[in-house]
Amino acid sequence: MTKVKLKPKWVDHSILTVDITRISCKDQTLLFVAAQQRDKKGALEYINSYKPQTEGQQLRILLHGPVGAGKSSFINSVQSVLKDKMCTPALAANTTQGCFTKQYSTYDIQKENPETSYPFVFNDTRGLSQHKSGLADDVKLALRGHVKDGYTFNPESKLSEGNEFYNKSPTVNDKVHVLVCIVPADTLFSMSDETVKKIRDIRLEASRLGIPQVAVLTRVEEACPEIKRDLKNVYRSINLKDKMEKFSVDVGIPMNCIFPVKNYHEEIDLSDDTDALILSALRRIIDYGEDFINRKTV
Ligand SMILES: Nc1nc2c(ncn2[C@@H]2O[C@H](COP(=O)(O)OP(=O)(O)OP(=O)(O)O)[C@@H](O)[C@H]2O)c(=O)[nH]1
Ligand SMILES: [Mg+2]
Repeated sequence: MTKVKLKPKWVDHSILTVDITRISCKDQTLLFVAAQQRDKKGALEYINSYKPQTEGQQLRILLHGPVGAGKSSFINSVQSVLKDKMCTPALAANTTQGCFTKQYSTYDIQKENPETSYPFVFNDTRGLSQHKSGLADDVKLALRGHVKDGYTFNPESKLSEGNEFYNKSPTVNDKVHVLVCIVPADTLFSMSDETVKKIRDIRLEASRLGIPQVAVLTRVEEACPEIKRDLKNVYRSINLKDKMEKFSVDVGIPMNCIFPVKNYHEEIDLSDDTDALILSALRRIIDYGEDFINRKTV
């Protein structure tokens, strides 16, 4: 009898031991789906009950990455999954051409009770373009909490201390606790050297500050036909794994800190497969941020 252990990456604490010689392909898929649903439930419970150890602490998650990578769509996707309905608080582009987000904006997510929000917020930034240098410097300033909400990025020059949007004395809550690099899987190999260098520079600055860094790989279904056919193939795709490994080497983010997702971008209804990937990424982002806060306060 051939026994295998099925441990999809998104099944966290559950290893399913099954006799694969006795079950059909259809049943294997059903098993996989059951494990995935259980994990989605676990991740949702974890995120819904998450409370920073420090009273009054808010976890600030800063998103950066190339133009059109899906930064705003990721914020919308997280909000959609947590609210269990399609949401678009962060305006996303309807094409991948040109840069859409121009302001530094903070997004919090309300819980069922409109009086309460999740104890984490997302900061959306303008996409890093190939030629302009100001943006990467602004993201570095944002890491230290120096950029106020509503600042309009100027790609030609960085935010100066005299500007009304420069926060001279950032509080612990203004500072960033997790840096998330959003990159598109389908055009990963064609990203310019300048953009890769900017991503690496921002990551190095975060490292100097001790801020944890993760990457979210979007548009995975556009990167591989097998994934487009079935999103469950995301962890079986050699093609995607190759892309993740190259990106990991290029920017220095370890493989276990790179999370593939498909954002909600044109769908009308939510899907368990899409939710599972988004929740898995969010859960890890929260974990890394919480570890950082606790390390800082001991
Ligand atoms: N197929 C697919 N399209 C996506 C995905 N995520 C985002 N998009 C699309 O990609 C385009 C850009 O998405 P945005 O979320 O606006 O990207 P952004 O990084 O915020 O872009 P800027 O603000 O211009 O830097 C939009 O047309 C989205 O609908 C994804 O996972 N899959
Ligand atoms: Mg945007």
